[in-house]
Amino acid sequence: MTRVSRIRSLTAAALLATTGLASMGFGPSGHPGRALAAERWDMPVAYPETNFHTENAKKFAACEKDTSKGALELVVHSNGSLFKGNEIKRAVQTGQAPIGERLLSAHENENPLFGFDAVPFLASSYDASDKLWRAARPSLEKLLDRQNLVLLYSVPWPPQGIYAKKELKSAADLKGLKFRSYNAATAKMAELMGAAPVQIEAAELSQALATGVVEGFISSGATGYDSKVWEQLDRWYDAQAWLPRNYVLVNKAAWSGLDGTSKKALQDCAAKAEAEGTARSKELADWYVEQLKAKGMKVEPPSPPLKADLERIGQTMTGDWVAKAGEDGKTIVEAYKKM
Ligand code: PCA
Repeated sequence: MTRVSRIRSLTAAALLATTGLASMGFGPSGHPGRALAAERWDMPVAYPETNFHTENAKKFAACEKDTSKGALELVVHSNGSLFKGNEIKRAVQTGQAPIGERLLSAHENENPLFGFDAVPFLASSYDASDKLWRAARPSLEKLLDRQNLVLLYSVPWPPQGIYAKKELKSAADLKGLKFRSYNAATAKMAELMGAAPVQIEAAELSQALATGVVEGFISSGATGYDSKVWEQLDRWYDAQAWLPRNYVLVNKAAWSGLDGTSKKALQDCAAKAEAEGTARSKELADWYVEQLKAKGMKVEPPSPPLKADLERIGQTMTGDWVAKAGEDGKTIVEAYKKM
């Protein structure tokens, strides 16, 4: 602790003692029930308050507070409220936020390696996604380390399918449609299907659907459910294209500044959050689909012609990715195929 911050916390403690607020459980931020924590980290995340990733992040935060005995407290800010989804990584890299959660493949434009989990049909089940993650993690940790970031944990979204208003007999039925994208892969897919990609954050998706800015998209049952997609769209084609991942990242300097107990607690809670979050994603995958059906949506596998189109598009995208991702990409795919 520096001299100035020691004086500051002494002053805060003295102030609380004299006003009697401390005994009422009011910390320096004025929230009831929060004891004086040695360190308090804001944790911006991109997805809604009730989304399973956000709920998992909150459990992770509770675990950290418990395990570090209050030495480090994480405060989760959902739905892009502190930093918008597409600002979170930069905020953590530059130290504006010490920790955050974001969609990994949203950074594919920065480096193709970030897109390993959005290569169509490379890994379309939870088991395969687990293996691919184990194969990719070492290369990814190195890449993040070069970017001033420490990787804590990652949890997959449920499998990706196509939302549409009308029946899709083949990809041709998506021609000219305004198709929402959330990363480079989904934009490329839209283009290859002849649709017009529009990049939109999950936090703005309901609005974009309601105003007609978006007429179709590819995503999980989770995001369809979170966005009340049944208010505008009628169908979900269970394409099982890939299971994209969210990941939790920490600013390296913030990490290095932590005491040993808080660091160890973060690592232990991260391992727990990865296991529990993944189990929850798997458990909820079917539940989301049931909810879409209960709201009157038609849920089906893609028809044979649509499937053939998606496979053809998938092959083009896989070829492009392998070429772009070079040696690192090759290492990941080879390690994955051996598992
Ligand atoms: N939901 C996020 C990313 C993948 C997913 O299933 C989204 O649509 O933005």
